[in-house]
Amino acid sequence: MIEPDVRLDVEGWVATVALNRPAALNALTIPMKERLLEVLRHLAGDRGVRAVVLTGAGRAFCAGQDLRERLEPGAPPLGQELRLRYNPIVEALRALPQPVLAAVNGVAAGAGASLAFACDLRIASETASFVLAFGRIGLVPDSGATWTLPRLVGAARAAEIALLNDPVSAAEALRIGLVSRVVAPDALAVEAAAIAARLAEGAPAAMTMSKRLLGAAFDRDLETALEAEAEAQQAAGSSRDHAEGLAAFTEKRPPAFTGE
Ligand code: T3D
Repeated sequence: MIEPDVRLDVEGWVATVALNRPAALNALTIPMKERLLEVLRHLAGDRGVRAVVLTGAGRAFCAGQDLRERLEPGAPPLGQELRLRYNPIVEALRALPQPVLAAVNGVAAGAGASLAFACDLRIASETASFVLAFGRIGLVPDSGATWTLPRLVGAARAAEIALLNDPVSAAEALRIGLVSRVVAPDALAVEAAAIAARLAEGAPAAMTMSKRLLGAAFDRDLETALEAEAEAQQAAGSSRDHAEGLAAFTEKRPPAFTGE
């Protein structure tokens, strides 16, 4: 059986999407990007999935664009490739209603780093690293990195990472807030599954609204953010899940949220 270059495994409420070309450090080809976009669009409509983990097979998370494919005759112009495939992938990732956790198992380079930056949460293996790499081959950071990275680590650090192109180790990524946890390599999958399971236990609609509010935080003034919270809270407060949360509190039991 041929292994798909993007694997989708669903267990309970958690979907794991694994980039799966380990021999090329999961570098992204056109078919792989098309499959990734298809998987993300599928997950967006799957109400049985409440949390998503994005990871890589083998020793890397993702080495970005497959540079061998780029050297092939007839490779599409870069701007076109971004508009046609990379940008829709990043938009689909950001638009997912479920929280998305990047479990960064190894090097995340170029657009591979951008994919990790686009997720809601990031945890890393001690062996992981982030390298923008674009500048090393005379390109600019893309796939949203110029937008996500300053929001994650601030303008000064983002400029260093993007313009010097030095690898950021997992320990440094933790120190500067690029990831929220670093664990031993053989503990990463278990840690990711545990975090994803906790995310999946949350009330789905409140989870979606929370991630949208956080995602919009740097583009709003306080007044707009307060009003957006009020609107979201009105909706969350009218849900059955809120009633269930209150009932569970008074009955001293864990809530069983249904997404209603
Ligand atoms: O469409 C467009 O082009 C526009 C969009 C651009 C988005 C981008 O992502 S541009 C940036 C592309 N990525 C890179 O420039 C990173 C290139 N790779 C590296 O710098 C290094 O491989 C790493 C730092 C990621 C890892 O280094 P290391 O020493 O751990 O591994 P390695 O030996 O370099 O690589 C192992 C294998 O993976 C090797 O294959 P081989 O020789 O054993 O057959 C290597 O060629 C392959 N590989 C790694 N990265 C890529 C790749 N093959 C194709 N494309 C890659 N990006």
